Amino acid sequence: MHSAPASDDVYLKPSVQTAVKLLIVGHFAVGKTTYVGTLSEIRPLRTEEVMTEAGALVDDLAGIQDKTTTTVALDFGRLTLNDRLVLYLFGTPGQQRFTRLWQDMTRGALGALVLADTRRLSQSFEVMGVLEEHGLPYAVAVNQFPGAAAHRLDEVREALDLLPETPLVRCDARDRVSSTRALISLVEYLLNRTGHLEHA
Ligand SMILES: Nc1nc2c(ncn2[C@@H]2O[C@H](COP(=O)(O)OP(=O)(O)OP(=O)(O)O)[C@@H](O)[C@H]2O)c(=O)[nH]1
Ligand SMILES: [Mg+2]
Repeated sequence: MHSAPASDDVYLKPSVQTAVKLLIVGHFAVGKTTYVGTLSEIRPLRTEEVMTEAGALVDDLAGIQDKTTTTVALDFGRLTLNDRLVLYLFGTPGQQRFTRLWQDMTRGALGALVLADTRRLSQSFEVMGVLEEHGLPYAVAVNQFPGAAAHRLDEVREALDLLPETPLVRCDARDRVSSTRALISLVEYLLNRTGHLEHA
């Protein structure tokens, strides 16, 4: 694992042989931009815009009153997982009106990490539906917010109607260790499914 702070090490190691595109997806305000920022070893590219009063009618900010901006195109970050494997992380916008837009981002992606919030689990269905439509394998990470009930993972699995093999983990999008662990569960899942990254 690469432990350098963000914005150091701009250049890829010469030993890197495999580059993988992964999506970080989830409904509005679930923590996607935070997550990409936590893990990226380069300064992440962000496309945040201030939310307007008009948006208050459509954007449900219950429980996240501090949030003032939203992603309007994408987040982009990079994580060198080991000497040979680099992950390019593409965070999607969460507002529903951008759903069509981010479907294009599935092109060339090997898989996705779905961030979920137990206070609004039902909002994850649309996102998972889009991934399934595009045949993109995914893992789910519950981004644990303070004040959100800590449901057992088997209950979350049932509520989200996940397949038994779909990885389901808990993370805090602000915390590097748990966020890395979540990404590794996705990468291991992709490895086991395809064997594509066998030698990475
Ligand atoms: N307590 C807590 N707050 C978090 C966590 N992750 C994100 N936040 C906060 O939740 C809010 C939403 O985070 P963002 O990273 O902007 O969410 P997003 O999914 O990118 O949002 P959109 O792009 O608008 O869909 C911000 O105020 C974050 O500081 C977390 O793990 N725990
Ligand atoms: Mg965002």
